[in-house]
Amino acid sequence: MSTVVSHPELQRWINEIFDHCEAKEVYLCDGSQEQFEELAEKLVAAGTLVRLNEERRPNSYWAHSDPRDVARVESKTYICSERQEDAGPTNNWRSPLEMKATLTDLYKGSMRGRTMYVIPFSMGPLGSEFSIIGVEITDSAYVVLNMMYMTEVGRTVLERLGDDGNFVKCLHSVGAPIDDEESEDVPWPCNPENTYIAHFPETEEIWSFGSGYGGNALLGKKCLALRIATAVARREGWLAEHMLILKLTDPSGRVHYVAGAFPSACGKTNLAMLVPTLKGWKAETIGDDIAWMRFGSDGRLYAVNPEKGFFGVAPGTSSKSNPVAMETIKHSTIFTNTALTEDLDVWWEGIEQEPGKLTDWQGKPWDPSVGSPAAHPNARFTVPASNSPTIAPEWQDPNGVPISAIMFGGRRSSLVPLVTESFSFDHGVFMGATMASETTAAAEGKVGKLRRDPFAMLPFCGYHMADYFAHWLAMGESGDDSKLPKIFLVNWFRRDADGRFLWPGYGENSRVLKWMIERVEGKVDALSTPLGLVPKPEDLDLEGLNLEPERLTQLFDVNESELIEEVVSIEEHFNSFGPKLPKRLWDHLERLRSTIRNN
Ligand code: GTP
Ligand code: SPV
Ligand code: MN
Repeated sequence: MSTVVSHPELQRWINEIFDHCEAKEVYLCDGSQEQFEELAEKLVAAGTLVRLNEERRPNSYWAHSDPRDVARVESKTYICSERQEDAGPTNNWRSPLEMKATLTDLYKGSMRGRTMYVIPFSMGPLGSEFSIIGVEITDSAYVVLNMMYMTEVGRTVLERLGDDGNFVKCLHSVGAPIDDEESEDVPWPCNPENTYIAHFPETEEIWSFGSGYGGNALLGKKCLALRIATAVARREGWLAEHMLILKLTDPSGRVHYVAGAFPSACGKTNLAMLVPTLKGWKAETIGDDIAWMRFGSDGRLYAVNPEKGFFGVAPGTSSKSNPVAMETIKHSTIFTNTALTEDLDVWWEGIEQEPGKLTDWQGKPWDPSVGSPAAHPNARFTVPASNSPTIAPEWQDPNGVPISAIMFGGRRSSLVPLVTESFSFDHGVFMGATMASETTAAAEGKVGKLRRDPFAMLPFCGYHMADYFAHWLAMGESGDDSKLPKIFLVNWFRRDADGRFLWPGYGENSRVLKWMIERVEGKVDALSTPLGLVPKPEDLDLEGLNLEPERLTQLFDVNESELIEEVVSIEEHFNSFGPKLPKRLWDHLERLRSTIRNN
């Protein structure tokens, strides 16, 4: 095989994979528009993509996946640290040796008949102290196009890497060789029986096999920027988090940046693109899924968004719920598993337009009488962040933006109030460590089941979760108390007895954000409750909302028997981590328990 790059170790690895996977040819991705178009055309010819109506949705494509390959597969995701105890009880584990043996067999000849794409990419602005370079080798052109929207790809990255720079090796194969030259390829090749998403945190490698879906295949995202990055961040003293980053400007022009961790499909993209209903407030996006944070020389915590695009949930997105997203995806967008209209545009449940006759996400004819959803609940759009009308001008600042407040939130139909401020940074870590949320369609498995999802990182922490809690506590300790972000627990998803959401959410969440900022600025007091500090009724700006006082009460009501159940459930959760669980977190649980006893 000819030389394609000047970096000797990268070239050696390319040769090794090319020989072992028996690919047909090598294709180096340079990040150019020409290559994007060439590959998009190839995918249209293969039936993987449908080009959308140029007038209604310029430069955009629709894909629908194999019905067995629609979400992240947590049951097949592994952290392969040398020692099992380093992966901890929340991760699947195999020894690196064993996993590599299994996968080496599977990769043997797995790219036969296919092109092997080499994608040099950067997570984080090139040249920033924050960034990490990766190279993904994949046999999927669909992955290449998505990576081009989600990350910085190509020549600029290779230049930065030089001839001896470090990079994370990210290997991906859909695991579907084409053995017979004559036979036609399927539109969405994958290998669900043999899917593995394996991470080797010590050697900083990712081996992914069998799936073409986002989080399993776009290896810069969850695999590198979270699972590998958490392990690196722990060693180096920073944080890699499943968080949105939002810029808020108050009516007097004062700017605050806030970050927020919510589990998959629990509102990060929506909050990151919020249109405040409060007069005079402005919101702009820095990032919608991942935040890398470290202390700056001024002692404040700075965050960058390591991504360059959004891979967002389509269903439920409308010009009412998220007008900014609707504007962002007007052109140059890849849609996966939405429905397709007769005039080649996209449709999903919750969009405002009437459906009419459609092709559903499985490629079958659909009309409302069919009964099942036309779009898969985890249908997604992939779009460059630069498409967004409200992306903040500083969104790629290599130094990041200083964070004033951090939110933790999940789907809790009961118990957890609309907003609670932590008593201290430590107590905020307790809030993060005990977060729970009802499961969504973003991962395989049942939807709507309550599970503990600490820091919204349950599927994404690359090491022992109790060590991760300790790392958060240590970060708090190393910071200057007066400069640490304030921490808040929020819940947009509380329901009334009839199952309706108590809080209108979306743009109205700006009312909660305003209170948080006023707390950060020391402008208002708060009321102390067993769970934390809550707004005094007069401090939550509800003007023009028409929220019945009864509903407001319910939004903050903490039922004692539910609280007792919660304490018991947190105790179980903590026990599952064994002796590694930091004592300070147990102390917070005991304090909470004592408030019940004292009543
Ligand atoms: P990932 O991309 O999977 O990490 O998810 P995300 O956290 O970015 O989720 P997203 O913003 O796409 O939210 C998905 C779901 O949450 C959709 O069904 C939204 O309609 C719903 N949602 C978002 N914000 C709110 C809110 O404030 N209130 C209510 N009730 N639902 C919301
Ligand atoms: C999530 O599931 O949290 C996502 C989508 O953001 S994926 O990239 O598939 O992980
Ligand atoms: Mn996510």
